[in-house]
Amino acid sequence: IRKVLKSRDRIKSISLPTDIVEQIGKSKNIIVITGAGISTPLGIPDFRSNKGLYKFDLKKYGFKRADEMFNYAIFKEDPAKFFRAAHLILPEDNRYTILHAFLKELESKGKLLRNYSQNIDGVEDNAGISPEKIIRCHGSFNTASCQTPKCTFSTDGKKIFKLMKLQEIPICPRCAKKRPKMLAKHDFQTYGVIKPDITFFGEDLPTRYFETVDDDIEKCDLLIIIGTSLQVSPVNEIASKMPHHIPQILINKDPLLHCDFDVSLLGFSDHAAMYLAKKLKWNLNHEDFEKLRHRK
Ligand code: CNA
Repeated sequence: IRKVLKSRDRIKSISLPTDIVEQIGKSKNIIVITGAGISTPLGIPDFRSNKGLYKFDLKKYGFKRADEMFNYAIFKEDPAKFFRAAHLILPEDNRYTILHAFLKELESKGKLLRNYSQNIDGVEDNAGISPEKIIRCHGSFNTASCQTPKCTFSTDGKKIFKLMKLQEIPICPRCAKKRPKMLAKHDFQTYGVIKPDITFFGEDLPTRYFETVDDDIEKCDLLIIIGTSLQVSPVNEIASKMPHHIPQILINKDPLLHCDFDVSLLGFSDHAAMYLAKKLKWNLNHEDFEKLRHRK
């Protein structure tokens, strides 16, 4: 972990790692914004870092550029493309990182106001973080719904993982019979297609985000941003909407030059979680925590 001090003029009180520890120790309403970087240790690629999905060549799946994979207009034209590539980002069952365990510990200590997660992998659940503490800003693979207008069929997202791993399109049992006719007659490609409830570019964010964000900003006494490039709005606006006296800490592999934080801890999120937990004298519920806790 490399510490970068980039103290904003307005905050002088938080500038050293010991201050971060003290700040976490005394805060009671912490908002944590998380991104794809916290799940890369589980083998799920992020988008924009050097090994991210945006560096993959997705032409063999039918995409000219990798970001087209999550474009809703392209999905509606030909959902098969997405389902050919979806296996690349599917989470595996029950695993979570040391950082996820750290978030759970923040909750257990009564400090976590909310985790605004941009992640769609649902890994927070594996660490036991309570659903009311998480805003899944871009939805998740946890559930999946039929795309036929007025069809209300929805299912546990894990039930379609097997088909997605086989690169097949999951079809709604209620709409299956009519689908061939609709495809032939109306060129309606998403008729009966079950889509994971993840938010594509061009889709609205889940309403719960808008229901909680303003109140949470008002209550927040510390903002921690972890494993995200903060490129996607409106989540990246949370930091700029925060009142100036609220400290902001970044934990990320790469520096974010378009934003200003009180302290940036540059490095891997799991290393930062280990460092902070040790300094706070917290035990984390993760199999690797015990193994690594005595290392420097
Ligand atoms: P991003 O734009 O790819 O940024 C990820 C950031 O994480 C980069 O700045 C990296 O430097 C940093 N990073 C990577 N690995 C680590 C690590 N081990 N420790 C610390 N930092 C690390 O991803 P964002 O989350 O900012 O972008 C938002 C998109 C990504 C959302 O719409 C998500 O749905 C989407 N996404 C989610 C997942 C997932 O759920 N796991 C995977 C890929 C993409």
